[in-house]
Amino acid sequence: MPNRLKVSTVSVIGLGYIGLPTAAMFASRKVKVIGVDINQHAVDTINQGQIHIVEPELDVIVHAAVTEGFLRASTKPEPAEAFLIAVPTPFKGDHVPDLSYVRAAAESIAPVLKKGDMVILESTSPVGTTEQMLQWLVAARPDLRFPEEGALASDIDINVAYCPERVLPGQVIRELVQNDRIIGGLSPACSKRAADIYRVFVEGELLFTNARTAEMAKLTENAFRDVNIAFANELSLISDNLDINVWELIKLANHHPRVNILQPGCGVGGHCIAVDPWFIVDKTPEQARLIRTAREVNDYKPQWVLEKVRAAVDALVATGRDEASITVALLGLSFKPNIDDLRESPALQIAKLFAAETRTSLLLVEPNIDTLPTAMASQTLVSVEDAISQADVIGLLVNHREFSGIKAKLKQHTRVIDAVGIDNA
Ligand code: SAJ
Repeated sequence: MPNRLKVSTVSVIGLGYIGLPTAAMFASRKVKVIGVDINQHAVDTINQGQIHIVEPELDVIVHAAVTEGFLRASTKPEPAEAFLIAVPTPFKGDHVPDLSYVRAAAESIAPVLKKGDMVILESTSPVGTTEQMLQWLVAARPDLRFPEEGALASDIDINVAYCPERVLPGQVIRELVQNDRIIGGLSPACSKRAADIYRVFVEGELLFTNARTAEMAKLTENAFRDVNIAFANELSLISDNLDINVWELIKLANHHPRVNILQPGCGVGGHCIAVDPWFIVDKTPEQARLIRTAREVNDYKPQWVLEKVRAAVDALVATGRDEASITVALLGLSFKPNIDDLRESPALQIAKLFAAETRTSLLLVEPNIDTLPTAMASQTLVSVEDAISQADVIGLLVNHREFSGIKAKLKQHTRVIDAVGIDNA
């Protein structure tokens, strides 16, 4: 080993929002990293020292790592001491988890595994996935000894663990280093080896447990947030019915020393919080009643906001205005404030549904993008100032910091559907 690091070659399978920053962190600590992805464009981009995703600071780190020869990308797995799998775990129809990417990743690395290697699953996964992955590896490499009940650590050829990522998009680099990390080995020896590997760049605490608990811990964190947002969203529906300002209500309740309610919004988006709780519901449908209901409450919220926009337009039509003469502005399209990520965005969902049904002139505002996605290309993207000066009806869908300057104007406007609480901007 050329340095004091306890691993010299790492392979990261899946070079997306988690895999690429993780690969870059190892490479920045002078570990040789082979990044593997089936996307040829991603591989080519990285090998040119550039990145194909948006994440602050990542471009500089990847550029340095590639230039100095510590990071290289490939479409085919190559031998390494440790393999970290960070591939998507979406769900199929009816919220059933789709483990096909994990299976494909495990089976693709199996031929290059050798005695002494480690395989770590990082993808957010239903409980039992690491054990399932082990079975796929065992089937592909019957010549190697994998962790099993009662086996001596010295008899095991390949260590296996589950170590979830917990980073917040937009702060990935800092959180990868500073967050505490859960290490769920299939045996204590597996956990110890995984810890040696993460210590290369993790400064947070390493927390040891078994693989099943580690899998459930990741799901629990996101389900906790989903349930708490659902509570806030439900309060917004109740308050609307009772003619109470929900933002004032939450602010007051949060003065209690043991109450900390989150903020209602136009729905819960992104690739994690709206997905992961279903992995719990799928495994334990009888028990996970609150978690399922929270998902349903949050999934209903965009529909509710859309109905409010429709009702405001209908109220104007009832005064004799032709629908085609009415202008509606929707402010914010990304899945949460101050980012440019439109994927799985409830605000974008509202805009799409409204655009498909309305005869009004629709103005869309999203300060973090220059052009609308292809599916919305026929719609009009304008500045927030233009939107406010022209709109008869305004839907405030995302609390971007750019909107704080128009608070006063919004408050004067008579037809505003405020899904996020303008005073929070
Ligand atoms: N939201 C609300 N009200 C709130 C907070 C959030 O409506 O009070 C909405 C947001 O607008 C957004 C959605 O919830 O649509 C999710 O946003 P988020 O900021 O809560 O979370 P993500 O999806 O960006 O990242 C989460 C984080 N998990 C937790 O905070 C428990 C992150 O640490 C995880 O690593 C990430 O999921 C992941 O990859 O699993």
